Amino acid sequence: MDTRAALAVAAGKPLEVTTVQLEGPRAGEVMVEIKATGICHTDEFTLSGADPEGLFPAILGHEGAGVVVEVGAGVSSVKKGDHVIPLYTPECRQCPSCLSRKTNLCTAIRATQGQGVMPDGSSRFSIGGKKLHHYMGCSTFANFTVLPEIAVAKIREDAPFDKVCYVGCGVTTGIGAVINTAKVEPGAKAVVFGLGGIGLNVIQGLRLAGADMIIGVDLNNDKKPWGERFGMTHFVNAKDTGADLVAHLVNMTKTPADQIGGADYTFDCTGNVTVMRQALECSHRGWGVSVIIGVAGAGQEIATRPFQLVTGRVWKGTAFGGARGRTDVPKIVDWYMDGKIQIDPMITHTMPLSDINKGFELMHQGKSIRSVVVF
Ligand code: NAD
Ligand code: 022
Ligand code: ZN
Repeated sequence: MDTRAALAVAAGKPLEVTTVQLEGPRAGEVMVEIKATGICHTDEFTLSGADPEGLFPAILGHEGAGVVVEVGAGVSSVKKGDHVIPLYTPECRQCPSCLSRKTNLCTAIRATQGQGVMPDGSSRFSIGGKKLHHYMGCSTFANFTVLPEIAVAKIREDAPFDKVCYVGCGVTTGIGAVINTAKVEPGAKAVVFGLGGIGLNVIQGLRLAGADMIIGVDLNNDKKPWGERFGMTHFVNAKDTGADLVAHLVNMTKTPADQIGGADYTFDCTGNVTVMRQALECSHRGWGVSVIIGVAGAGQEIATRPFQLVTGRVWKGTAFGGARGRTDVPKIVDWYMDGKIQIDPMITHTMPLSDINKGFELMHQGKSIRSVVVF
């Protein structure tokens, strides 16, 4: 069949909105009509050519929501008409990683997903007979896409697609980092570096977890009201403190009873390796946990003195907020529908597919928190 899509023709070129061909689902696969998709940094990272693993031509996009329109042979967990969110981290519930209960990084289809093809090694997308690559196992910048059954989360039918698409990446990553990875407890003190689409979700995750002190750090004062809206209690502009940022943050967390100071939990939501070090070093001696969420550029390295770890600080990282997609994503959608978390104010722009390049431009200029394409 034909479907409208934004095609990434080559690195550094704008997306081309065009008609592509899509084959139906094979065994263990489902076809989904994408109703809405967010635009996230990784799409831009790949499109720019900075991603060494980026493949072209490809259909990008990994933050979608839609409806199952057809299922392949043997599919049993979803049926035609079900509302779903595609998962770039699938959940097979059978591989050693899923069975370990220690990680969300399912390995069932990992190799083929990275190669931009379906688990059987072939692509469902083509244009004029020429094969196109899938992207992060999702390819949500197309009105219809084909996904492995293990890479869709079934969600409730009253959830609005143009909002819950954001659960497909940003919301789950931020909230999951707090709940699954850091396991923040009530009364905790936390520092969040970078108040963008991920950092704001970390902040609302911290509020949900009952944190007492939520310090937001950014270079842009415009982010202060944004942070406050989701539960930030203190704001620090890193430009004002300069080299004293870590000492300043440690001081803020000191109490008469605790003159050591430092945050119980810190989160990097910038992807900047210097910030990652600051985040570790402003966490509390003896027990501070620092979680890296930001994805750094290719070849970047992190550094600290081993003393920082020897004295009990813990450096962690998280992918998709440690969430097991098919299990956890429907719950996060429920939290949104029950008013426990907010999504609507973070979606600052919506546009039709024909304007998708404007969404990339807004993200590039730092003018949006999230742009959503509505089909
Ligand atoms: P964003 O651009 O919306 O937000 C980044 C924020 O960081 C901005 O507000 C910017 O002003 C601020 N910032 C930049 N440099 C800073 C500095 N030196 N100190 C303090 N603040 C600084 O980006 P986003 O959508 O929130 O994504 C953040 C990161 O998370 C990206 O690297 C993205 O790739 C990554 N991410 C990771 C996962 C995962 O599973 N690990 C999932 C989604 C996104
Ligand atoms: C999503 N991300 C950033 C912005 N939006 C993002 C990028 C990469 C990962 C997670 C989220 C990530 C962390 C660890 C891995 N990935 C490796 C997982 C593994 O090896 O099992 C990652 C993922 C998917 C892909 C590449 C890297 C891909 O499909 N190409 C989850
Ligand atoms: Zn993303």
